[in-house]
Amino acid sequence: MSGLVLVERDDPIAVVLLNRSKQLNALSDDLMDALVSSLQKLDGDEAVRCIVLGGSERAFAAGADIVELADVGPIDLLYARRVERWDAIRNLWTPLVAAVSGFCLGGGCELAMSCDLIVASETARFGQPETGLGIIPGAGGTQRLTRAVGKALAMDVILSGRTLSADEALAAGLVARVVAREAWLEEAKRLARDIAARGPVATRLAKEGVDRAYETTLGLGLEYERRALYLAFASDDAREGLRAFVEKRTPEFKGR
Ligand code: CO8
Repeated sequence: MSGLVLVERDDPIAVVLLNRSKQLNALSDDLMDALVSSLQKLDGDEAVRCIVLGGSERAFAAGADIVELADVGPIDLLYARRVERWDAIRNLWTPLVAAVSGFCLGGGCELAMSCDLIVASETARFGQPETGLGIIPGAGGTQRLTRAVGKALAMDVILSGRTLSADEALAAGLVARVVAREAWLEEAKRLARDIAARGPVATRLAKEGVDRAYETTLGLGLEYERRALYLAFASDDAREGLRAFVEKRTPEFKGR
């Protein structure tokens, strides 16, 4: 690895930490490349059932690297397919928990929102300050923030540059849990272990189902859910999970 991301395996979970702390984990091209390739590698490994993505205590990430952006032109961005690279995160199949402490701004907030759920330290600050730089949130901010918190608050955050505290983000539906300052990573790992202990096939199907809710009509979403349910029933894990309950024992899921 380049050192820009740190990967720690503790099967069945893995922890990936952004490691450019002097620049508050500003998402340079090299950092994004290292991140995407680390995540894709873990995603291809069946032994990894949940991934935690974090930064440092001071910053999850303070956005795209402004020094790099200052010299880049639109055609450079287009040819390099810089924003398209982010789709790789959305396409991961392994559940991804963002562990957010401190600044979570611009592309950093968009990265956290690309994860399946966010655990936030009480120190977290969420914001989309791009219009103050003369650009706009371009890696999903206008879409994902609006879907998460609704139009009124999304407009406020994106147009005025206001940041949201962890508690505001919790109340608005942007984050799943708020935890004490010192527990930001441990609590995210604990949650990841809870996720990883459940049926792996079912977990992935359920994650896809929730994602569908944002992309389709209710009718098509319900149809998807029904088919996914039947598929879950076809798994060995479903037999194991249901029998284990009846036999009053802990299930041993194999991910099959
Ligand atoms: N890019 C590059 N360097 C950064 C960034 C950044 N986004 N954020 C902080 N840094 C650097 C600072 O320049 C400083 O470096 P140095 O020590 O060499 O001067 C170091 O990190 C520490 O930062 P500060 O001294 O500024 O720390 P403060 O505690 O005073 O302030 C803030 C912290 C408030 C977070 C402040 O650093 C800040 O405002 N940062 C910029 C936040 C921002 O505007 N983010 C949005 C960036 S644009 C974006 O994300 C667009 C995404 C679109 C998709 C991209 C597709 C390619």
